[in-house]
Amino acid sequence: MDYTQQHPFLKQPKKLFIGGDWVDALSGKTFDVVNPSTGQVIVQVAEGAAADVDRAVAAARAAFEGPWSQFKPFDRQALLLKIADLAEERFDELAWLETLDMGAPIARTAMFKRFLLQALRFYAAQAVGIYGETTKNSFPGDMLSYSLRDPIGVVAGIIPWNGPLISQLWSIGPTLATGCTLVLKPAEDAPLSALALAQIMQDAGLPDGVVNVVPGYGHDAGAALASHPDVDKIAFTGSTATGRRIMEMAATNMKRVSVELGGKSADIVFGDADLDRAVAGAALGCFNNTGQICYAGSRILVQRSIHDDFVQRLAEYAKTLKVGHSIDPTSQLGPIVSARQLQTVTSYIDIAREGGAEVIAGGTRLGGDLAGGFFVPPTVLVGVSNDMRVAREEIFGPVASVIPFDDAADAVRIANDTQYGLGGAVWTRDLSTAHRVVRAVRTGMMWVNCYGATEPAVTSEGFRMSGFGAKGGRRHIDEYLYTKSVWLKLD
Ligand code: TXE
Repeated sequence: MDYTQQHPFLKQPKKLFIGGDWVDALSGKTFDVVNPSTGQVIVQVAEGAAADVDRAVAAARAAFEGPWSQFKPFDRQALLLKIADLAEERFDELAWLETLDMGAPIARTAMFKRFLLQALRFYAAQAVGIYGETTKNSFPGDMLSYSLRDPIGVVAGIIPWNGPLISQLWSIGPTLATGCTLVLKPAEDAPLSALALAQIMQDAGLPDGVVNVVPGYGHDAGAALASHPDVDKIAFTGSTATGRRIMEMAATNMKRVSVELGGKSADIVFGDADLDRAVAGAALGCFNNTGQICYAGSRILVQRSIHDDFVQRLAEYAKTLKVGHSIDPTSQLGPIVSARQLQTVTSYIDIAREGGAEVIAGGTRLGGDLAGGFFVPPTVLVGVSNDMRVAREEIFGPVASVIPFDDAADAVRIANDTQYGLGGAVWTRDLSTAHRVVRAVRTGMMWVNCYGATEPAVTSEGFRMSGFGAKGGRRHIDEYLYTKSVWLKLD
């Protein structure tokens, strides 16, 4: 079934969005976007590079200093609300495109509607809630002091492919709320929903240059943005290795940086947990989005007393999850995003086997009518110790490493024995155990008797090699503002 070519959006040439115009790359080059369910090219997209980044940054700077600076807080709020209304009307197109290029099942992308609209409306509320402070100071004489909170300027948003529809909002929302401007670089594997949202924003009245979208490769367009002398801040989501490079490049002009990076989160299941809920919750906490979530609970720590029963049930549950073409409404898990990521994931499964782990569910690429795509079924590894590579490195695929523990102290020790600190959960009926473990695990998000709940109004922040910078909630806005103190001599 060639459903891809039927969509009107895909029949238009896919260009860069710079200064309110849809333009070709200066080089004239394009790159292929591939449907990971079939391995076939969906469409070509203009390939932005350093020269295009220069144009986009210039457009963002001109907008920041020009008409956009005249937008009052309630004007920015009205714009965000208008974008939300249009995105609500046209949401099906956004979900469809994300499903095509990223490979998330349509049943999953359809669920993003609530989050997307909440995010736009949450940031709309923040636009009219930016306050400075006044304090009584102790300076001799009669002096008034207060602070102003001003937008930082031109922001570079560099986002990954594992959920661009949502991750672009983490920079678009605060940019528009605060009065900054943005150059967004979607990942080369999944740029379509960003281009479609740019069109929606333009139709909603986005002034030219306030948000620019430059798809392109990381080493080229991405690096040009990260090192650009006229960019004031970078909001990056992606791998820890690239995050480190971004920080080095950002240092050239002391850009502000927020980085959300990889993870190896521990999902801790105690012997007294409601096992039906814990099995399903831990499975989806790891396998959702085919394991391509930064806070996935990819280390499942299970108390020794229930270990054998739990892993048997986990393997059975994993086998019930329907893996299929992303456009099939009954699919629960889609493909891995690209041939390159497929190779990474399967090689980690081989490494686990060679290290002595046992594969009790999944483990090999799927064939049959899925042979053309990049499909790996949910895979459960047992006999894993926390020092094995599969327990230490982010796999970013549907692979759960089950590790036994003795008691709460042991669980906390294993959970914290990682370079990362992004997500994590605890399953227990004992409230004290839950609170103690939540407090002791050094990570940015913890769930109790559930996994993966998030909302734009709630702040979280990575830890250690998972990065830093508040995301969501009111503190997110601070990342896009700087504080100026003002002193007035009154006498
Ligand atoms: O990530 P990259 P990749 C992890 C996950 C995955 C691994 C590799 O473990 O297996 O990273 O994925 C842009 N300068 N995560 O290679 O390279 C790139 O174009 C500036 C976790 O796709 O980090 C894309 O837009 N930008 C993660 C973005 O960075 C550069 C999500 C992410 O790509 C660049 C994705 C450079 N030199 C992967 N090189 C999460 N935390 O959710 C690349 N980019």
